[in-house]
Amino acid sequence: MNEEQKSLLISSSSHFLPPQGVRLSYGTAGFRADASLLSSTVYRMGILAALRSLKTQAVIGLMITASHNKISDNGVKIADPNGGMLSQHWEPFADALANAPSPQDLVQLINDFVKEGIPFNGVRPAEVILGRDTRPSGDALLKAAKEGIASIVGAIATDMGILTTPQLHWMVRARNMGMKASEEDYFEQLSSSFRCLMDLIPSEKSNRSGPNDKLVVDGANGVGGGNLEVLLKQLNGLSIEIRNYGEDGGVLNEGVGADFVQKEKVVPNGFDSKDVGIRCASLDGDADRLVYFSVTAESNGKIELVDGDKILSLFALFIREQLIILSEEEDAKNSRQAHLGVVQTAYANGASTNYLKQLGLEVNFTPTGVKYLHEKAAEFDIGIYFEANGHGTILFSEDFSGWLVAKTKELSSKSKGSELEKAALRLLAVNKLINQAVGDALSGLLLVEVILQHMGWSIHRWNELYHDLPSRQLKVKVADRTAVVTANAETVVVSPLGLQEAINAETAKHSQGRCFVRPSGTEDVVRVYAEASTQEAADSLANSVAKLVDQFLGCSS
Ligand code: 16G
Ligand code: MG
Repeated sequence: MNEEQKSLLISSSSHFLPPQGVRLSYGTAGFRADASLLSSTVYRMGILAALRSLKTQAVIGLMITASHNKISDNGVKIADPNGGMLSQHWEPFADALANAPSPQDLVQLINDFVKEGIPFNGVRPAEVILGRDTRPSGDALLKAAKEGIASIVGAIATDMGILTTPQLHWMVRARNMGMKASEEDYFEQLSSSFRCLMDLIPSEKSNRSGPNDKLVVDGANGVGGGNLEVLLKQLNGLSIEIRNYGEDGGVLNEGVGADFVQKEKVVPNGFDSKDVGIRCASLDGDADRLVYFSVTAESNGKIELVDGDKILSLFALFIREQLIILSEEEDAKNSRQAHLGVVQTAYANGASTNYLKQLGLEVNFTPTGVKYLHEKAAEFDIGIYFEANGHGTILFSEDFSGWLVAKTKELSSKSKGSELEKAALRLLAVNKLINQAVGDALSGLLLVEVILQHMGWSIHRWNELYHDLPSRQLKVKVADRTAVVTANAETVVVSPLGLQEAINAETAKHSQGRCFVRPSGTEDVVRVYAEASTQEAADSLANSVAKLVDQFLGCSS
């Protein structure tokens, strides 16, 4: 690092001193905290993004969002060149950068880090594209990020404005693949692949139109509602009503959104008994999560939740159906046995895992957090991953995508209009529709809608695929959540000693009991998940285990 660079960093960073007495860490999905604490962190992540761009000689993304957190929070996360999460190798550097106490310490840290091979005079300058969600604090934080980027000599920052998190990830991936990467291009890719899938629906199965066929979407008062509306203008054949845009006085994520609906299992604001039976969906604040639900006839706002596990099951069924058609190709020489895998976390309802296994699918488990699921899903020709909370997508390997393109070309001359060709075209369209960088509520929603039409299914028929086991989630405030260390995709506690045995003893008391605890990656709590054959049993198991956690770790003051 030359003197010009050092002095630029010293002078620029002196405007962004870290908050006193707060230690921030790059958690499951970047930094998140009260927005008033974040300007120095976001500034420093601007620096990190520029350095990462120099290191990879590719475009990097920086997104300002705190997803489903309350409106006064904000956060920042980095998208790597492939559109995925920042490489885990860089997380310790992100932590150290965020917490360096003075400009001098910051420069020292960067100087030591860049010695490990960051090409300051590389072929191309650093380039970072930025996006933010609709939070009021976003604008000032975006400026801080730009200052951070500008403190690396020659770095270019491109502000893409207010976006969903998945849009930014998509753009980073597209830019680095040399593809068109504007917001219009994103909408065009989604709408054209959606139309293609609609055109391939077998006519006898289509349940299109009819008054009960409208979808009502809860936009969480975030960025997703408006964007979905833009998308809808480019689509025909979809009747969607959007509520909770955020423009009618509603507060971001307050009593609305996918996180609220999935955890509380009640209707979001703006929905009531008038909506009984209608197919409804909920996005989270930055539109990377999606759940469906329908309002039940009971008067207390109860819903039937159709969560990420059921979305995964629907996608798996559809993909599997197309693969079966392809594998039945007469000319067996040209057929290719695609390796399809699904990835879940311990939060997946046990009934969903059983269902997927009964379909003959390979089910894998990883710890919570998109970065783990995504990495695992990328090992397959087609890897489908979902968290129960509604974050997930379908990944197609490069090799399999290439094979699909060649196959569709071959079939279009050899057997145009055949079921075989249609199956290949459907898979290709899914590959284009579903975000390959990260889970995306908008592309996920379009895929759910077209698959339901393809199957001729109502939300109720879909929900009947299997019956969720009753479950309960609780959180326990503890003095130090890092005292809980887990293994086997968070299903076993290895520390503190004795806690797992105590959990096992409680779990054994309940029929179909399953229970695990894990430290949250986004909040200062330990989470408890319990499942059992009745709701009372799941509640009782969760409560007993929460008490155990409290006993083993001690309550915080
Ligand atoms: C973040 C993660 C999500 C995970 C959740 C768990 C991403 C993009 N998001 O929202 O995948 O389910 O954290 O939160 O990775 P917890 O650790 O507080 O339970
Ligand atoms: Mg989110």
